[in-house]
Order: sequence, then structure tokens, then C-alpha cells
Amino acid sequence: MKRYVYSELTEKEIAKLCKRPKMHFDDIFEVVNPIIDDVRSEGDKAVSRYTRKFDGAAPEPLTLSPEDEAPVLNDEIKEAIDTAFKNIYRFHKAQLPNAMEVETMPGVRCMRVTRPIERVGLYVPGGTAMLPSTLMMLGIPAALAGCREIVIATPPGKDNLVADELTYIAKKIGASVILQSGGAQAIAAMAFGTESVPKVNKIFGPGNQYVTAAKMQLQNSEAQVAIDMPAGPSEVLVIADDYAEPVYVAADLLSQAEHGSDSQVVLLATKGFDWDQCKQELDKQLEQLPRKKMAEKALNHSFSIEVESLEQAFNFSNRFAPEHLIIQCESAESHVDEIYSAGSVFLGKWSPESAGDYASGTNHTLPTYGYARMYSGVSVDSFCKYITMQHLSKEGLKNIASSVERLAQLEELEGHRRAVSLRLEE
Ligand code: HSO
Ligand code: ZN
Repeated sequence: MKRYVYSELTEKEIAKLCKRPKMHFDDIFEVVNPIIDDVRSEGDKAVSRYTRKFDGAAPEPLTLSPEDEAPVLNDEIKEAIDTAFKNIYRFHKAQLPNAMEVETMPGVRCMRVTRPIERVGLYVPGGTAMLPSTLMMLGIPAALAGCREIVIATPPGKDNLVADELTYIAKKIGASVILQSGGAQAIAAMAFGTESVPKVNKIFGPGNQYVTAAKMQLQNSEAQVAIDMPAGPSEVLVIADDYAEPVYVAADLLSQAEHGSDSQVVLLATKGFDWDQCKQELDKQLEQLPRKKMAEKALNHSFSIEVESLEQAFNFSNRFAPEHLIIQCESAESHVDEIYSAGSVFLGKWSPESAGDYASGTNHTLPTYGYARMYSGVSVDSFCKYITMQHLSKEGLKNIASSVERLAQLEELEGHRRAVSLRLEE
């Protein structure tokens, strides 16, 4: 990990460190666009063909109904999932929005009601890791919001089967369909709908560059589908002071680095932090990781900065806008007001990112690539729409009439003015 000293960095260098590596989508679009076109015109047939081609699997049937599945899990795994499920459910249940009504002027009542997005598609990546946690993070808020149809897409394993952990969770969230396919073909199937896959209104979930590219293309297409957020590699920024435990700091950096060789890992620490021990721990703990190669590559393009004060650290962190921010400082909670941009924050030395990744209750589908500056992570809100309504009494209309009429005149929209004046003429 490269180490910089904050006070020696120029403004230009700081800006460069906050930039993420450029993603090159042109080549990927060339692969993804024909897949999208084929799925649109041929439906299931194209989805199966591409699944065979890219995943080397030919699941039959292409879709499963969770209702008909009888997953078998050992007690320990079941208990682990159930504990996480309960906590995620509790935290997300508290997010359910309340109906709202405001009388803005006497007789003018404005209301807002919430409705679920009817059909949603949840993408659960396969590839280098099977991710039942991601299905909980997407499925639980979808179920709480009241989405009528929940479609899951996930690449089949080499044995042509969807993991029992996934079918177990699919049943708990009341999903109606599991599409046994991944990649751009699965995203296109959910966006357009096929013979066996219902068309959805919004697609959620992380994925590789092909999945991301397909989501980007489809949200701007005739498919009329929304997506959760733009995606980039996973990332963590750790802020550590003299009191931080180097062993834990190293472990947290590695837990993010093992996600992929493109993971972004950043450490901001004071001069008094035990840098040497942290470096030794990184080397030592890295050796013990089965995904050592991936984590090592991620660390090679990661960096650390020695800061003079925590104020400097928070300034940089807010500019960087990390997906995860871990604060290992003496009184971590006292810094909450200094945080403006981050996907999810972990306060104090007993709060590893892994807790939020799996089981504490917060969501792990978060904005990456600096998008925490303007996006939030997935929540119940992501599965809801808000509809405003109003009711005016005659008195109410009288009360706002002059304002509406004058503004309509100003905009030279006579029809608008008349819709009010006509009513009040009698
Ligand atoms: N840290 C990942 C989520 C995850 N971790 C899933 C383990 N499983 C999100 O950036
Ligand atoms: Zn993780």
C-alpha cells in the first residue's frame, strides 16, 4: 500500500487520489448489446443459449418457483441466516414511511401516500462467491415495501442448481420466480420479460461489468425499467488515530480487499498510529486468506495517508465519499456530525464492516465509485413510490386563486388562469 503525507500533497494530487480508476465500458457494450437484442426478440431461448455459453450450465427448467422448493440446510447455517434475517427485517421495518397530510392554507389539503413498486427484479451474483446475504439485503426491504412480484435472478452453479441457501431466503421473502441465469441475459430477461420471466419495473443488485453495463443500457431503453444505482468496485476507507488497534485495522482493510482485485482500500491515520504493526499485520493476515491473490492485487493499487489531524481525515473522506467508512478513533461517535458523504459508517473498534455486510441490520447494497456524494444505499424507500394528492374546498381555492391566476398570467398560460377564475365566477 502506497503511503502519502497529507501536508505534502498538492490540491491536484488530493483530487487525483479521490478519483476512481476509469471504467471502460465501450468494449463491454459491444458484447452486451447483442445479448440484450437477442433476449428481447427470442426470450427464454436466448437466455438459455447465453447461460450455456457463459456459465457452462443448462438449467431445466429455466425458472423455479420458490414455493415448490424444499431447501435442506444444516442447523448452523439456518440459524445464521435466521438471525441476520431478523435484524435486517427489524431495521428496515422501522424505515416504512408514514402517510403525510399538510393543510398548506385553510381549505387546501396536500397529501402524500406511499405505494410499492409492483414488480422488482433482484440480481444475486454468483461468480467468485455465492451471496445469500445480498438476497436478504434486497429481498427484505422489497417484501416490507409490499412489492407484489419479486423476481430473483442468479447464475446456476456448475451442478445446474441454485443453492439451497438462496431458495430458503427466496421463500422467506415471498419471491415468485427464481431465474436460474446470470449476466446480461438475466438482466435483459427481467427488463423485457420472457415466456417464463415476468417483466419487472426496477432492477436491483450488484454484479460484474456485464451486469452493470446491461443495467445501464436498459434503464435508457424502451424496456422502461429503473435501476437501483450506478455500480463500481467495492471500497472501504478506514480512519484511525493513535488509539486504534492495528490488528483490527489490518483485518478490516483485508476484508474489503478480498472482494476483488479491483477493490478500493484506503487508510487515513494519524502519525501516532502504529503504522509498522499495521503493515506487519497486513502481511501476516494476508497469508492466511484463501483469497490472498485477489486481496494482494487490491492492496497493490490501494493507498494510505498520514494526516496531521482527524479534521484533515474527515475532509478527505468526505471528498472521497467511500462506500464504507470505518472510524477507529478514541470516541468515534463524537465525529458523526463531521461525516457528509459515505454509504455506511462503522463506529468504533468493535464495529467491523463484516457486521453490516451480514447481520447487524443495515443494508450492504451501497453507493460506490464516489456516488455516495448523491446516492443513498438500498432501503425500503428504494422499493417505494410516493404519490401526492390534494383536496381543495371552495374556500381553499379562493384562498390561493390570486396566486395561481397571477402566476398563470406571468407565464402567459391563459387556460390555466381560467380553470381557476371560471370556478369562482358564480
Ligand atoms: N461488502 C460487500 C457486501 C458483502 N460482503 C456481501 C460480504 N458479502 C458490499 O460492498
Ligand atoms: Zn463485504
